[in-house]
Amino acid sequence: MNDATGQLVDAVVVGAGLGGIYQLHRLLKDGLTCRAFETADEVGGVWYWNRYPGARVDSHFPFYQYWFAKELWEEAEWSERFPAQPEIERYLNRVVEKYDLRRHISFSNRVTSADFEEDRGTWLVRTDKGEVVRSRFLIFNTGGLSEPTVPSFPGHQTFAGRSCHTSRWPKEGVELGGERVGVFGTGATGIQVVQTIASRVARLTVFQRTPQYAIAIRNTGIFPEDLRSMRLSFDDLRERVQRSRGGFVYDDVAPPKFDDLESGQRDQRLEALWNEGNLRLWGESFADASVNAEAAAYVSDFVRKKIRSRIVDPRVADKLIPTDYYFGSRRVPLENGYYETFNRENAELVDLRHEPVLSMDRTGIITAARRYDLDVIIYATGFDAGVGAISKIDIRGVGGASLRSLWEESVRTTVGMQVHGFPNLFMTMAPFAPAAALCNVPVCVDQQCNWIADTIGFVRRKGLKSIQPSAATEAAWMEHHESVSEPTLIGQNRNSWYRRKGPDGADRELLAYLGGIPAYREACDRMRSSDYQGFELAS
Ligand code: NA7
Repeated sequence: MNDATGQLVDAVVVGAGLGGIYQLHRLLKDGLTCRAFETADEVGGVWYWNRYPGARVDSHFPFYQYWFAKELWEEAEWSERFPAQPEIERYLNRVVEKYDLRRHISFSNRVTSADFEEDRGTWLVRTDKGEVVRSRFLIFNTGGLSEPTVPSFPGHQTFAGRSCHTSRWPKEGVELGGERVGVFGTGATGIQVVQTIASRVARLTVFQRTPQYAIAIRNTGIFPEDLRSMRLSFDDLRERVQRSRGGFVYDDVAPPKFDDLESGQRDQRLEALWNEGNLRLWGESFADASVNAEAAAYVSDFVRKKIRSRIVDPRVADKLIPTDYYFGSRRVPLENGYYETFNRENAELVDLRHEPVLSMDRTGIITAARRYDLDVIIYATGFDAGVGAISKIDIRGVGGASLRSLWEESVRTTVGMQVHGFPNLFMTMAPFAPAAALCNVPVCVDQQCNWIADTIGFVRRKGLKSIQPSAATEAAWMEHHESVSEPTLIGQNRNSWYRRKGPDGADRELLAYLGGIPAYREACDRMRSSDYQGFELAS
């Protein structure tokens, strides 16, 4: 069925990061012909792009790795409990070599448009290199946090120094030694940058919009005995992460409810979790911490005290300590010496809530209070989460409907993997799935890539032309999403990190699914085991 319009394949995979690599491998293993396209000149996705100083994963050993093959666990060599960017990038490259995937991937080749051809049930995919490929299935493994956002302050184009978003950090690095450096953004990324570069720059100015409850990371080396026990525990852990709420396994004892403990016991528990130095304090402080305001306030207070004890100047501490939202209702960053940075002579904190940026000029930033002369500006200002990378592509479904326009009005998906009106199109780490930093990504990616491959397998086995969720199925998923979000403190926080912002800065949809991995898995499994009841199957 090859024709003049382009090569015909079974599947086009967009993106060669953590998700795309496994998606491609799984589909090839299932016998499909595949092409993968990647904007970068190498594999890795976020682990290719985010090579800023201090870039490191905040999922602890051994949970941040692929779960689809025991052999990968048997061969993997990790050197740190929280591996740094180069180690994860090398790991992903090794996986690509091992399964001989590179020859299926076109690099420096960005997908720009995709049109659904209703008569054939295929997608016509175009790239910026001028390639045209016709594909039965189209899968966007473009990542939930991949399309950077950079503020455009008045006059920003006149700045004569160097500026760079953390996720577009050049391979050759940026010379920071002896420079006056400004950092915008104090999320997980900004915190890693700030604590890493403070000692090597002449002057560090951190422009903070929202203070963070960051918790201590306890990074240690990984020893041969850790690797041995990791290898022995693969089967057991794989089974248990699938039942876990966030993609980590701690112990078998469920967290107690806040009211079941006396005050002393509560503190003892929080102290123990604090000392673990991972994200457990966020996920497992008290069973009801995500819905019980009293419990959340208690944990917030605990973390505030920890932060305050590390900052010498109480006025700086006041700026650094959050007071207007609960611990855990935004993404919790891990830190290593971040707060102590502000005890340094060469570091200063600018509270943008009190002195907003008015403009930029050749030599720096002008706020409502004063000017800051800078040589380098680092933007750690985050991403157009969930929708950015997909919306950048001109995707036209049934009747030529534009996915971008649809989502501009209101984002919706079915289990975060399909959209009504866009048959045979799939996505991972997209809205309304347990993605967007609420799940240990390799665990969620594994489940999503498998569901997508199984669904494609079903369509092929049944000799169908296409599959898409019905409008009613999509509406039911969106309703379910709302109903599990509403009782939670994240759901009630109108200014939540998990909410999409409109072009006017107004808060829009809550993009992350808050029902936990087990409920999500169950919903997906039910669809599969019912032979996709509630889906429109065209033959
Ligand atoms: P985040 O968590 O989205 O953080 C972005 C930061 O940038 C955050 O502090 C923002 O403040 C700040 N920001 C955004 N726009 C501006 C402007 N215009 N001015 C000043 N400050 C601004 O992204 P990260 O890269 O840190 O983390 C992403 C994920 O990577 C993380 O969850 C981990 O999974 C790894 P705000 O809070 O919006 O007021």
